Amino acid sequence: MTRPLRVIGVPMDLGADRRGVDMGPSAIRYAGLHDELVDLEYDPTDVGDLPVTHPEVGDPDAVTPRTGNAKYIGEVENVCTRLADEVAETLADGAFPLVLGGDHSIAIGSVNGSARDADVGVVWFDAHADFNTPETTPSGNVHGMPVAAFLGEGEFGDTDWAQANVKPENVALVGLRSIDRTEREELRESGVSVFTMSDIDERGITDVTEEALDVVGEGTDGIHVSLDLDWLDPNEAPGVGTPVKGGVTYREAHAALERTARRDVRSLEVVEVNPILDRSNRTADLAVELAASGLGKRII
Ligand code: EXY
Ligand code: MN
Ligand code: MN
Ligand code: MN
Repeated sequence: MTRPLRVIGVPMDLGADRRGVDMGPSAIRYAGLHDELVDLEYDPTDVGDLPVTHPEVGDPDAVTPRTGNAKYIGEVENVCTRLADEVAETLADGAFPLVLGGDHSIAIGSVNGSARDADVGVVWFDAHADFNTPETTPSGNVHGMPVAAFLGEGEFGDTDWAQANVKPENVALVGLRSIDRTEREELRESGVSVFTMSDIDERGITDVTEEALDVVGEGTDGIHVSLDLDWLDPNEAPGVGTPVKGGVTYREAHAALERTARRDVRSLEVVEVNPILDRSNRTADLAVELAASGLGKRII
């Protein structure tokens, strides 16, 4: 029996400092996503890309270049609000939402959609904590803020589009190795579980992943998986905007996603693929492979 799945592209790059990540959804499709999904016995429907304004097109003020310390937050809000509706509708129709980014700011929409009618846990595979707020950000880039946003930290607590029905106790960040100073202080007080690369060095990827999955699965109706390709070592995944040395290996990444697939995964997003910075679409290929592992692909 095939399982219905919807592919939702979000060519967003306004949350990041570098252009090119808006081509991520196309690069991932080009890397053979559809055939891989069919092979996994999904029945995929590609709904195409949500519209995202380009900074070069039209009136620059229309995309609100900067509000306070969060660049393009107006357009991020528009896109995330639409994405949340799309993800919630997909789930309500009994299909699995697979979201293709785009920069990581889009997770504010995916998580809000996934958590609209359920108690959801979030596992976040990333080099970065993405826990800045407009008050703490060193860059103004919203892709460094989505976890803080859906937990309603700082100024995000005054909005209804960003905060989601997710408890910090049901959020786990895995593989971190780049955290800003103020971000670290906020994170320590947040109740979010953090597993760094040092934890992976000491305990191994399967042990760490299992504990993270316990945290996000405990008492929830399902898990949203957010996979930032910069989680991997830049030697494996060169096509990302904010690479950080010392990431997980190819096999560690697959092992983690394979473990994840054994749990109650409700929605999945793959983000931050930047084909302009890539070599022969290698990072997009990896995005497809890891999505497949996260959706249940096994060696035999
Ligand atoms: N912490 C830095 C900032 O907030 O600007 C870098 C964030 C990069 C976020 C990437 C996508 O995960
Ligand atoms: Mn990220
Ligand atoms: Mn990252
Ligand atoms: Mn909300």
